[in-house]
Amino acid sequence: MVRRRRAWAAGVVGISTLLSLGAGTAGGRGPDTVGQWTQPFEEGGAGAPRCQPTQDESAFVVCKPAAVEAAVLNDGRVMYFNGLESQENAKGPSPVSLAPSSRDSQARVLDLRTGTAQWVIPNQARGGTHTNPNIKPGHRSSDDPSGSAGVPGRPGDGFVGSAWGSLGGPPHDPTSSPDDPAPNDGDLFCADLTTLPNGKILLAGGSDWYNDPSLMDRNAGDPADVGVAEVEGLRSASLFDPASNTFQAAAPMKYGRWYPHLVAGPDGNPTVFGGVTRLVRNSQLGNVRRTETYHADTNTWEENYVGPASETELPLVPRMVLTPDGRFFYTAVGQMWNPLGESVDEALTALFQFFDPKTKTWSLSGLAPLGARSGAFVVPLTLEPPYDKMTIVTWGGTLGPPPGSWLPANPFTTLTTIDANGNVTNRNAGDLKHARWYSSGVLLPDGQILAVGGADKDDVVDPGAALPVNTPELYNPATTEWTEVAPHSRDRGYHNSALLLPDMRVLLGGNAPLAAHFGGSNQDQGGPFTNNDNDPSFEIWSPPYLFRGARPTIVRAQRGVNHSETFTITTPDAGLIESVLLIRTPSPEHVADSDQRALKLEFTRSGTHTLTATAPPSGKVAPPGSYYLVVNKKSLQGPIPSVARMVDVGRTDLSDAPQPFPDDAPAPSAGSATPDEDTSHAAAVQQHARDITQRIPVVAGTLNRRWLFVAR
Ligand SMILES: [Cu+2]
Repeated sequence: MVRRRRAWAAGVVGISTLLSLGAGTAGGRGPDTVGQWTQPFEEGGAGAPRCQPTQDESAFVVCKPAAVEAAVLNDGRVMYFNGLESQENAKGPSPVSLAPSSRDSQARVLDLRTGTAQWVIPNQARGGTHTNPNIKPGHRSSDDPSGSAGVPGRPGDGFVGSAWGSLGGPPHDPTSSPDDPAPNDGDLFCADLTTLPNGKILLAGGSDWYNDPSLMDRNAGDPADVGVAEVEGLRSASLFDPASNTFQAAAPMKYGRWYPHLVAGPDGNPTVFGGVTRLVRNSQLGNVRRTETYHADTNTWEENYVGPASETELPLVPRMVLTPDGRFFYTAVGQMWNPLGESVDEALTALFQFFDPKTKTWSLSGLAPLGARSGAFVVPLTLEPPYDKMTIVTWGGTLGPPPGSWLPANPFTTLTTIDANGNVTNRNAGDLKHARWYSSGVLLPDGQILAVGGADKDDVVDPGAALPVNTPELYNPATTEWTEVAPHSRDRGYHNSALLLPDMRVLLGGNAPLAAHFGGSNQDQGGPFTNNDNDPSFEIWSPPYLFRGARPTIVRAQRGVNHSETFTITTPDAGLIESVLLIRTPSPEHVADSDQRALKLEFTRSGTHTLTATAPPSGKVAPPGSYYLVVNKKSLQGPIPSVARMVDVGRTDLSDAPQPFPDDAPAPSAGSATPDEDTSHAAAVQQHARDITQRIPVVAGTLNRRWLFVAR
């Protein structure tokens, strides 16, 4: 059945690939209108099997990691890491076997600077010392039933803990992380990541996997896994140093956070919002209610608490944006599903909310036009001088808090404008051509926005049931309409990622779905459904602006510019430059990248080869950190961007700004990717054969297959 579907799907992929690549057109429109995708490529290429058995005692298969989360480093490379690592090895239905089969996610650094992709394995391939500090040595899940049940918790851990604390009740450790033997206590999966002003990447939160209760655990040498899955939010934080390709431990947060969100503040220090301490048996009736700010200079977290007004309910991965008045704006978008942990005050998630870092308090700002949205994408339009207002574009997702979020994806686009006084106004824009849940979004240097990837429904409700949306769309802020562009080859559903490279192309990767129908190991569903295997491949899109003629070049710019600083850009194209931009380096997580922003700068032509530009006035509109400096050349078809120079905003540095990518080079490529077929299923079969030869009982595995059979 799988094989038959694959033949059919291969035919479809073949045709769309031909349209987008072979003939250079899609729907009769050329790359100057719809752009152009490279072929998929991956670590090791098609010659290296996607999954291979290991020789260690786990006897697991190890697969190439997918780019579930990623960040562009200040040297132009891309650090990324996997999610749902090792699910290929699950032996039974997900509720029993997902946690014990999970492993800490593998990380990679992708280097596209030479035009040929190269991969570096960080010094700690699985994220290093990110292990959950909540683990109690020697402790088993059954030792502390009330801790295991998560009640009553500490104030701030969730609704219950805060309510109990306000009544004067003594706090109880909300979690009871068992000292389970599996190497999955520090999984970066579901951490958020952002770039610090010093160029290091901060990662906060993540996953500790265990069964609770755990009656049998194959990791402990038992013949099968018997228990019920739990995933706990890590308190851990880490720093990734691009200079040494090394992860190092940072101070842990006070609160364990799974699916939190980090946003850089006006001083460049990130604040962490939301997340949940325990996902599955979340007896807190809600998510973490307090925020914490990381101070990079002292490696400390500051708990932002002055009283009850410092707490609120936010969904998982709450989409927050720093607005020009210096406050953090909650856009009424997140991942609105907490299995068994729907919050009692989840109505709040449909309201716009502001968090003021000065007063450390929340204020409500009215109902969002469509209420709460789950798995929508949020990005502000390019900011323009005098930077006194911001318009945020929100599209797609599903509507309503749980269980409304389990409805099909919607095509709706809303524009929300926040002015310098914090006034919020809304209007509608044109609908997406394809309703999409979990699409990524990339703000481009011409001011347009790419919506890419996703699926027609929220398939976390029933993994494997979604249909992929493989035709991306461009949003034009001048017309407020979307138009289709060239389709990509691979399904990019749950856990895709997309980001703007320093050469102004778009890197698309990821796809790391849950096992079909929670059946255990990945099992592709056949038919038209989204690929249900992790996909380690990437595709690169050259936007239409790269087909409009020669690109302008930046011959020199300074490495660091302070706020309001006037600085010189040397370019032979000075007479043709129509705009100068700073674009913050991207760091997407779970189709959210709150730090994504672009700013047009004031500039004058100060000579035939020089421009004089003025940096944005404050960290409220341009938080200190790493940015792309780009100039756009005028053309009849529209702007043509240069390749970026890497510039630090917030400090003066007169040395040369590096340019990681060459001028006007062809799209980087690296050949090939393993075919889009059910390779993890093949790996599972391989594993099954190994188990039989090793006489390991496969009770749970048999159960899994029976269960799947019934489900089908
Ligand atoms: Cu996820």
